[in-house]
Amino acid sequence: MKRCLLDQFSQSAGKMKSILVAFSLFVAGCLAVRYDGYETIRIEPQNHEQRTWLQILELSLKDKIDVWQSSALEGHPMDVMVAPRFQAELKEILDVQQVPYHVMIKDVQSLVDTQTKDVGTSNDFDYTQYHTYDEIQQWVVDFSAQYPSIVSMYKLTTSFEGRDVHGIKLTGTGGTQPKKAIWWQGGIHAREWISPATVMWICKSMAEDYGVDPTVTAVMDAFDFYIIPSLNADGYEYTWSNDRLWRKTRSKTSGFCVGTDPNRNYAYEWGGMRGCQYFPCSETYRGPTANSENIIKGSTEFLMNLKQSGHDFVSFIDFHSYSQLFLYPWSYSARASLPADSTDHGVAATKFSDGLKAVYGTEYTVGPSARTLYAASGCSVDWGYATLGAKYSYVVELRDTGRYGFLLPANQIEPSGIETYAAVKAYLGHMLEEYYP
Ligand code: 0X9
Ligand code: ZN
Repeated sequence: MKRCLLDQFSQSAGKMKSILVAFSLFVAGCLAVRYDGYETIRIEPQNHEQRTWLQILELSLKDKIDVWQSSALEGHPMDVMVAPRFQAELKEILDVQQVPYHVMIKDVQSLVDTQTKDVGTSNDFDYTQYHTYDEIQQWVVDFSAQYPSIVSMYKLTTSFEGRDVHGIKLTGTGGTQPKKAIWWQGGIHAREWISPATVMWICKSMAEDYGVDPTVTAVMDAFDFYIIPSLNADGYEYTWSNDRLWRKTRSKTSGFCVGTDPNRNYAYEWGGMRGCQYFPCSETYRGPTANSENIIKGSTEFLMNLKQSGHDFVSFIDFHSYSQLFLYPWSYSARASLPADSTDHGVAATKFSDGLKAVYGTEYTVGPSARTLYAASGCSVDWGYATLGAKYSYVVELRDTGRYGFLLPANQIEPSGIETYAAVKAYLGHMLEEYYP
C-alpha cells in the first residue's frame, strides 16, 4: 500500500515535471526570436578582388546579414544568415558581381525546431541529446557522484546574471604528484551547442575507460584534467529561452546592446583591431576592457591561481563549432612570426586530426589560427599559450562544415563525441611521450 502510494506520488511528480517543462517550453516559445524563412547562404569568392569586395559588403550589410563564418583566406567560403526580406537583394548583388553562392539552409526556424526534445523524467543523463544549462550543472553534480574516486567538482566562477559555473577535475588514482595539468573548456560561444555536448561525451568516455583502456589509464594517471562543459552560462541559457543563435555573453556594458564576445575578451593582445570590434552591438565586441566578462575574469584567475600554486599546465583546448579545424597560436596576427613551439603544435595537431579521421573519415584542417582562418585578438588560444604557459594550446572547431552549422542535429552528438574522443586520445598520446617518456 505504502509502495503503491509512493509510486503514485512519483508518477504524478513525473507528470507535474513534464507539464512544467511543456509550459516553460511554451512560454519560451512565445518569447523566442523566430527565424521563419531565414536562409543561410554560402558565398564563394573566386579571387582576391571578389574577396575584398565581399569584406566591404559585409560591413555595409551588417544590419541585414548575420555572418556565421567569415571568409578572410583563399579558398574559404563565407556563410551568412539572411532574413527573407533581404534575400532577393543580396542574391541580386551577388549575381551582378558574379560571385557564386548557394543556399545551405532553406528555413533556419525548421532546424531550430528539431534541436530540442523533452528528455523525459529518466534519471539517466542522455548523452545523445542537447541539454539546458541547469541540466548540465546537474550533470556535473551527478557525474562526480558517479565516479567519486576519479572525478570531483568545483565552482569556477559566477556569471554576470548570477549563475554558478561549475567544472570537474578528472584524474586517475595512480601516478606521482605533482601531475602536469590540462584545461579544456566548452561552450564559450552560446550557440555552439555541439561543444558542451562533445565535452561531456569525452568526460564520460574517459571515466568509463579508466582502468580498461591502457592509454586512457596512463593519461589519467599522468595528468590532472580540469574541464568546464559550459563556460558561457548566461549566453547558453539565453539560446534555450530566447534566441537559439545568440553567440555572446549577456553582460550589459553599454546603454544599448547586450553582450560581449568572450573569445575577444582575454587579456593577451586584447584590443587589437583584427577580427574584433569596439562597437558594443557587434557579434565580435571585445568588451570595454580585457576581462570585463565575469566568465573570462573568473576562469583566468582560477587558472592563474592554480599556476601560482605550482600547477604546470601543458594543454589548453577551447571547444567551438563549426568548420572542422584544429588551430594553434597565433590567433591575433597572421604576420607575427610563429612561436618557437609551432612545429610541435603542428605535430600534435596532426595526431589529433589523424586520430579523428580514422573513426568515420571526417576531415579536419590543422594550422596556425590566424593564417588558417582569420586573425582575431583577445582570443583564448593565445592567452592559454602565452599567459598560462600551456605549450599545447588549441582552439577546435567541431562539426560540421556548414550543412547545418550551429544547428547540428542531435543525432550527430554521438559520432562527434566518438571521433573527437579518438582525436584527443591520439593528442594525449603525444603529450604522454613528451612529458612522461
Ligand atoms: O571567431 C572565433 O572566436 C572562433 N570561431 S567561431 O566561429 N567559433 O566563433 C575562431 C577563433 C580562432 N581564432 C582565430 N581564427 N583567430
Ligand atoms: Zn565559437
